[in-house]
Amino acid sequence: MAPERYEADSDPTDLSLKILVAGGFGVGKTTLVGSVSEIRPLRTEEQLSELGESVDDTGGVDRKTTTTVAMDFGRITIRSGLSLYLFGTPGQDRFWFLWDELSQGALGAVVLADTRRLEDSFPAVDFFEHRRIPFVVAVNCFPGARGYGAGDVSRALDLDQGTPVVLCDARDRDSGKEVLIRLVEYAGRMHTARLLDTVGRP
Ligand SMILES: Nc1nc2c(ncn2[C@@H]2O[C@H](COP(=O)(O)OP(=O)(O)OP(=O)(O)O)[C@@H](O)[C@H]2O)c(=O)[nH]1
Ligand SMILES: [Mg+2]
Repeated sequence: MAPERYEADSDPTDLSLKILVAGGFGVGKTTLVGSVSEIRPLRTEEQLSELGESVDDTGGVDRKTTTTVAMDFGRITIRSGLSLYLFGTPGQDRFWFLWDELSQGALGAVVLADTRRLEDSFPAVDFFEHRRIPFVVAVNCFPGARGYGAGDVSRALDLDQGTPVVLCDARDRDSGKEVLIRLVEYAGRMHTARLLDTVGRP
């Protein structure tokens, strides 16, 4: 499916693209959208209740008291004339039904990963691979996490060759912006290659 283009307020030639920020429970999706967004981010956080303890897997997630129950939304201008609309997914399994709706028209996705719980990233990787939505894996470097390199993560997640893996700190604006730039470059190349395959190369 072709990525959606949003009409910008000021200049009709401005380009706005939709990006998903996805990944398992508590990997830092809401944190990333909040740290890079230049508008006050929309959040849908609810308290993790005692009632939810039986279904919410909080193992390995430190001091986490809230969880996203619908989506995060933010916006960042990458450079003059190019803005990204960021949609953060909920991380818990019980909200997976929302992912299909959220991914409609996305140029690509960031799959955030935590090396302490790398296996939690498999469902997100599968989701985007099956839908052929270009994605980059961004390893959120929590303190105390084992120092995996990009190559280790790529092998552990059995990523297709060429899928970028970047290390980041989701709390840091510049770091988050770097991840988004890598994604836009990569997704742009992937969509262009597919378009050329469809219409035939000259
Ligand atoms: N130390 C450290 N803590 C982080 C980092 N990113 C997020 N956190 C913390 O980790 C917790 C999880 O962050 P969230 O941004 O809510 O995670 P999420 O992926 O949106 O979680 P769900 O929506 O519940 O799936 C919060 O307590 C953050 O303050 C990071 O890079 N380093
Ligand atoms: Mg969240």
